[in-house]
Amino acid sequence: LVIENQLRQALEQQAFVLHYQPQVDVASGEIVGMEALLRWNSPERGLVPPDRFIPIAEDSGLIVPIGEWVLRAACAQAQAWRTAGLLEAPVAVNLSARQFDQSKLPELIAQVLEETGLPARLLELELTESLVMRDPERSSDILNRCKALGLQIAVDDFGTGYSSLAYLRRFPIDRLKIDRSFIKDIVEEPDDAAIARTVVAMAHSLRLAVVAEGVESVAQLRLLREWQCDIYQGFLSSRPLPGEEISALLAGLR
Ligand code: G
Ligand code: G
Ligand code: MN
Ligand code: NA
Repeated sequence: LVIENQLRQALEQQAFVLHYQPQVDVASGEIVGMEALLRWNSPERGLVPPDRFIPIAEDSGLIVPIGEWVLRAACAQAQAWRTAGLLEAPVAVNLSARQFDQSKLPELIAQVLEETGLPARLLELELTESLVMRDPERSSDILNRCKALGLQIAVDDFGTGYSSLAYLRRFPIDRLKIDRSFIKDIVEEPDDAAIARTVVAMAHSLRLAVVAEGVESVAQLRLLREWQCDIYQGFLSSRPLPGEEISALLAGLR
C-alpha cells in the first residue's frame, strides 16, 4: 500500500522516466528501432526498475494511467527525434494486460498519434505471448483494431509462454522477439542454438521479422547473422539509456 501511494504520487509529480534501447539491423548495423523501457525515479528508492513496481501498478490498476503516460512520452520522443532528423524508426512500447483489456485502447492510441504527430507506422506495440493467448478471440479483435491504425505489433518474450507460432500467426503480428533466456547460451549450448535457429526459420516462413533480445557478445551476433535473424537488441549495442543520451548517440552517428 505504501508503494501504491508512492506510485500514485509519482504519476502526479511526473517522476517516471523512459529509457530507450536501440534495436539494430543484424546485417547492416543500422539502428532500426527503439524500445521504450519505464523507470521510476523515486526520491526514497532511487531509479527503480520496472519489474519492482509494474506488478504493483498492475494489481492496483495504476498501470492504466501510467501506461497512457508511457505511450504519450514515447510517441512524443519518437516524433522529436524524427523532426530533428535524428531517427526515422519505430518506437516500441510495452503494453500490460490491464491496458490491453481497455476496450478504448485503439481510440487512445489514435488520439496520442494525432496529438504528437507521430505517423502510426513509427509506433510498435509489444505484447507478451501469454497476454495475447489469454483470450485469443478478444485479443484478435483488439489487435485488428490497433493494426488498422497502421502501427506495428510485436510479440515479446517469445518462447516463455505456451503457444505455438502457428497459432500466434492468426493475429496480425509483424515481429517476434525471442526472449533473452533463449539467446543467452547460444554460443555454448548446441541445443539452445538449435532452438533459436529454428524459431528464426519458422518465423521467417510465416513472414514475421525476428528480434533477438539480450545480445551481449560478438559471438552471439555472428550466429544470429548466420541464421539471418533480422534485428538484435542488447548490451552489445547499448544498454537502455535516457532520451537525451540516445539523442547524443544518434547525433554522433549522423
Ligand atoms: O528494462 P528492464 O529490463 O528492467 O524491464 C523489465 C521488464 O519490464 C521488461 O520485461 C519490460 O517488458 C517491462 N517493461 C518495461 N517498460 C514497461 C512499460 O512501460 N510498461 C509495461 N507494461 N512493462 C514495461
Ligand atoms: O520487454 P523486455 O522484457 O524484453 O525488456 C528488456 C529488458 O532486458 C530490459 O529491462 C533491459 O534492461 C534488459 N536487457 C536489455 N539488454 C540486455 C542484455 O543484453 N543483457 C541482459 N542481461 N539484459 C538486457
Ligand atoms: Mn519488451
Ligand atoms: Na522481452
